Amino acid sequence: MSSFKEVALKDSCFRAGSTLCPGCMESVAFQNIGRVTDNGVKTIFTIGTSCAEVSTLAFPNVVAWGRGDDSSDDFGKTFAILHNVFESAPTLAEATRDVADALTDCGALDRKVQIISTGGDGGAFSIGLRTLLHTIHRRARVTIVILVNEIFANTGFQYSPATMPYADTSTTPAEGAPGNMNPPLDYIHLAIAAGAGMVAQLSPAHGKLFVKTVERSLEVEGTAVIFVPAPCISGWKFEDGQTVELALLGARSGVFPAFVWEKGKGGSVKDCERNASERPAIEDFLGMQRRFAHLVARDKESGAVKPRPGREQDIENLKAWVQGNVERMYSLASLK
Ligand SMILES: Cc1ncc(C[n+]2csc(CCOP(=O)(O)OP(=O)(O)O)c2C)c(N)n1
Ligand code: SF4
Repeated sequence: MSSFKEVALKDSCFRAGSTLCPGCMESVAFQNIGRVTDNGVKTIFTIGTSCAEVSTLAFPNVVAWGRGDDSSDDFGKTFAILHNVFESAPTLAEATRDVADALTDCGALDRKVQIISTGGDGGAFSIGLRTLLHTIHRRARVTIVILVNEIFANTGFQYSPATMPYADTSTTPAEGAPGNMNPPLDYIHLAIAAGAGMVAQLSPAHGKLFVKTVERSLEVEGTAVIFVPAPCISGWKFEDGQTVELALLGARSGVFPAFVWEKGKGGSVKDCERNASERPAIEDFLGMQRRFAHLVARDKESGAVKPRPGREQDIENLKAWVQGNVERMYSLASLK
């Protein structure tokens, strides 16, 4: 494995023309994945339609994510991107793996190939859940990265099966209604139960661990799945420059704890205490985002984030959900 410094100095693969919002966590994830895969091994990405896909493929800057422009014949340096419909990136990755393996078996390919599928949580957990679970179940030797911004962002910020309780989205409005009332799908447990070789929940806010985990995912047996909590500046409505702070607060307060698990070895929850009193207050996480402005407000004098009058019980419900979430992650960590 490379040192963090070595990886940090590699090519992030971003080129002029990306139209991702400034501060988008999807772009930070892509940059880190770009660097990790700059390891001399041919990389093939299958990218399902999502913000990261449409914004790196906008006319006239047709490719705003790529590598190897000075040495296009260098097989290990360049990478290929197979763009596809938003629900099928894992299946296409699996098919690509099969073709690469078949070419290797018949002697037509004598170099290693690493295959990574990326997409959003909307595509992965709604229309694409079947393809995701079957690829994992067939133990395809690919890495699947799901960018979890908890919404269908590029089509208008609709609810997704990963949206957290009470969030205001365009299809679960908070005006005259409570916001989203569906608890999120337990996608981490689903991935483990489907037979994944590795499952992680981690954002680039945990820099070294994120890089190490993506590197490791390229080596494990079976399918590796990395769920990347991805604060979305336009959908979560937070201030410019707070992406990493918000991702860390979300992880540490128990909303999406950092988690790394491997089949046969078990896993661990990282940087998130089991005991609620030792974690940052959930109010602080909510108070940074206008998607929760119906629930909390910042007291002008003390600066503390407090429930809005009449929303105290909703905050208690949310705290109970967060504690359940943390307990669930600790139990999943003990599975082998
Ligand atoms: C079969 C099909 N239905 C609908 C669409 C339109 N569509 C494109 S991307 C997208 C939502 C993507 O949401 P998500 O996967 O969460 O990615 P994000 O935009 O949040 O990055 C939808 C509905 C499509 N491309 N294909
Ligand atoms: S809408 Fe959200 S996920 Fe999409 S590019 Fe902007 S910040 Fe990123």
